[in-house]
Amino acid sequence: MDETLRKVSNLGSEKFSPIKPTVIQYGTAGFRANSELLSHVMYRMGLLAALRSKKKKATVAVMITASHNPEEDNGVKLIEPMGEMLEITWESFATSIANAPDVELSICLESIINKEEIDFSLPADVVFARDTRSVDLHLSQAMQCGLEVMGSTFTDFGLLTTPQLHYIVRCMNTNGAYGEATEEGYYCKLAKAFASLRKSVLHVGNYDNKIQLDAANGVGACKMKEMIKHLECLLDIELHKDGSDGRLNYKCGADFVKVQQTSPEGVLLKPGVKYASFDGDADRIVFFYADEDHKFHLLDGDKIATLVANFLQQLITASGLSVNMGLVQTAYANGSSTVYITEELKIPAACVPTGVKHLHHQAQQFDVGVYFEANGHGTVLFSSKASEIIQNAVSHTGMTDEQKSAASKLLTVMDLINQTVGDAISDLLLVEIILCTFGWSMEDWDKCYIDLPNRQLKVKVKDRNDIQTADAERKVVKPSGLQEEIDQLVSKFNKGRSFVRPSGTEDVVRIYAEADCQVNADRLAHEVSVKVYEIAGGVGDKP
Ligand code: 16G
Ligand code: ZN
Repeated sequence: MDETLRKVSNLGSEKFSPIKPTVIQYGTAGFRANSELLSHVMYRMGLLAALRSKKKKATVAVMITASHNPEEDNGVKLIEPMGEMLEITWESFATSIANAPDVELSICLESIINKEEIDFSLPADVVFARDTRSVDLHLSQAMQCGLEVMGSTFTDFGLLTTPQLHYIVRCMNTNGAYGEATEEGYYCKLAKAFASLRKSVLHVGNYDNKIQLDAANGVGACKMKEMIKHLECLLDIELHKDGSDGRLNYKCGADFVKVQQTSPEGVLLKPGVKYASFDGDADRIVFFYADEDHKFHLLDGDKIATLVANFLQQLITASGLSVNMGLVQTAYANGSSTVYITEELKIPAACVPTGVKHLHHQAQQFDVGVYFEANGHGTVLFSSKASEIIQNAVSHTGMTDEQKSAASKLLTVMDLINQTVGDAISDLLLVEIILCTFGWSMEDWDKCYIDLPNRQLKVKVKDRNDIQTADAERKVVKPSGLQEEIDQLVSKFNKGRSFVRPSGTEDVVRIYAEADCQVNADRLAHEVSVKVYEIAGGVGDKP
């Protein structure tokens, strides 16, 4: 071990020394920063991934991406053996390793080894992939050097969407029970489930299989092209923002469409046509369309969550199986969606802090847990108990044909869903199946409930960590007095609601507000941002 740690230190200071002494934090979804600052972080994440693999005695994964951030940023995150986000205690190890001075790198590694009682003599195995950012290759080579110096075996999967890598690592650690551990295996599993479900629908009503897809000029474009080849022409997808002419995430993609509440630049909305946008690494999706008056309508993660929960609930009821279902949201969920879920669908809804790891964890508390962030990131988890009940039902003699048919559909739906993490491609296919089954157009889907108008803003402050929140980010507990001010402002608006939280990916405080009309939502968001600026030490121009 000593010999390896010496090599780790030498290589680190020779080739991967930090360019400047900035502090970098393993945030909501890993490290994200300007690419130029990341070589040493990548090298060190290679080291940490090898340790994590030794600790878990399993293959782990490393994804190089900065998701919806601008092209010049990059990022890296570690993925657990079952495709989940890195365990929270290891996030602080990642932060300490990334920030250790060169001379303390081996001491830092050694302290993790001791704290976690890792048997250093065990083998390590890591799979990795990257999105389409131009410097990804260079950064993935730095990460690979970290793996090599630790003596870890590894497989470089090249370009993948983030959810594809999550899928692959889970397949590897379940001996193929989850699917074949290749990119081709991913397409085949999803496409087979899709075709089977699609062909079982005989009357499609108002459903139309045409989609105009904005791929954010990211990796989702080339991977969707591959998926299309497997879909037997059951969907008619026209790709926009496929990376051939345009910058990644620039005025396009799911984040742009959701936050700006408008269509991607250059994509002209035709009334009645269905549109969807992926983000840069294809783990988020939102839908949108224009009505006859050319008014833009967004169908975001909340609308997807309610559609999926409605569909699954119908199948569960039809199958007569006793499995419970719950839906997990964050404070960003539109107030109308929560009312619809709890009062119309009568499904229990939980609220957790922002970030997939929190939603995923909470969804595991249900037999069937649907989770979605309003920004379009989400999936469905089936507990092992639920999977077993559904599997047994298909061949159970005491059930009616209708019950069996519903159970068998549920089983196929489980194959269509990437249960490791939110997946834009898988979610797109799932939404299509549901719309087709219900015979719904975009307008039909949109009608389920009407979103309360809302607005998101951001404010720069001296130190965003001075803002502390509680109650799933719905209340500010520090600085004192700010929550009282927000309550005061909210009380002035009909259906008003607002909260603020420090971003986990950008150096800003985020503000969310909703109210009965757009003018009021805008006013509330603006007034709250002024209070944040005044009380929490705003910098730059006052909002
Ligand atoms: C990351 C999270 C996403 C969250 C977003 C919030 C994952 C995989 N991704 O993209 O879930 O909504 O951060 O960003 O966890 P913010 O903290 O800057 O608002
Ligand atoms: Zn993403």
